[in-house]
Amino acid sequence: MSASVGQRVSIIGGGGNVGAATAFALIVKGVSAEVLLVDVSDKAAEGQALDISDASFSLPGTCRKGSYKEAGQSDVIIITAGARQQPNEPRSSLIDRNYKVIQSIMDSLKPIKATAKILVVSNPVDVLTDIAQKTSGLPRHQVIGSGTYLDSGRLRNELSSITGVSPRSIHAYMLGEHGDNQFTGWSAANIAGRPLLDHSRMKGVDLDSLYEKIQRKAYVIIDAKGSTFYGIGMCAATLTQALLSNTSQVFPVTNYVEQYGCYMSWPAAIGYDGVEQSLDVKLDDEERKKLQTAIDAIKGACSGY
Ligand code: 6V0
Repeated sequence: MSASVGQRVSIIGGGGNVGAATAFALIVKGVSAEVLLVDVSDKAAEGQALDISDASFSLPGTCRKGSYKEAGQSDVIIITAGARQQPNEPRSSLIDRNYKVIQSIMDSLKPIKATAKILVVSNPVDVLTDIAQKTSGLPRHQVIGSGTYLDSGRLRNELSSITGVSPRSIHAYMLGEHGDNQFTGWSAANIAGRPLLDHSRMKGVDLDSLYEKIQRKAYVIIDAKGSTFYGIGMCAATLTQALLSNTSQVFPVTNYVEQYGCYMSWPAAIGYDGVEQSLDVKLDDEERKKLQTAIDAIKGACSGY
């Protein structure tokens, strides 16, 4: 049965793990939208859509297989298509394969609805978001990527178990690049406005080991079960919800930051128009150097395409 709901979200790559986890999260969160799954494997999209529709009967959203033509006219278009990392493979090595995937998807989606927002999840997400914006023809503020939202969630979970404060009340971000050049924005991290590193339970914590644990988490999951999808699926669904509403909530997403002249993982307020504003983040000299390394890596990768 098709939905009588007003908003439409399409997931390109919806036959895969991340696409299906995102669709499932959208349905379970109660987002009142028609979710369409599109995939180069029609059978995979059909199977995932049928399975997810079994979960939707008591909820406001619906899910079905869709076409590129329908997807191009959606309110939010999520891109989860493409190759994924193999054990111990860095995200950056996916670029050559996924560049072509993004290009062909954008061609297939055209004409794209003028008010559509594109949310890129495929890796390397910061570089692919730049490519998606250029090939879609949409304005920069309407094309974002999932950035370091997942990594920041991992950070907040770890900090929660140390401090005993809910991750929802911890303001801390992984910044720069969703990849090996990301860094922790300790200077801006706080709980209730007090610097996070001043919290009594943070004394003696080895920050390098903590960073390493967060950084390695995706590799540990991939080594154990082949791929990661529940966490990123929930992140993509939460960002989609924000793009369908006008809450202006701040997330560390891939967005074009004028000050640095590139797409990068950086806090931005997002809403129905896409990126409403990129935020200024307090950094110390060391963090500024790490930011520059991340920016150089992203700009270097983008210049090859
Ligand atoms: P998967 O389960 O192999 O799914 C990929 C899907 O894409 C498959 O169903 C393919 O058939 C489909 N596909 C490939 N080419 C095309 C095309 N041209 N058009 C339409 N569909 C196509 O991979 P998985 O879902 O695990 O990962 C998908 C992407 O998400 C990868 O690039 C991952 O690296 C990336 N991730 C990004 C994360 C993030 O934090 N940004 C986190 C996890 C995974």
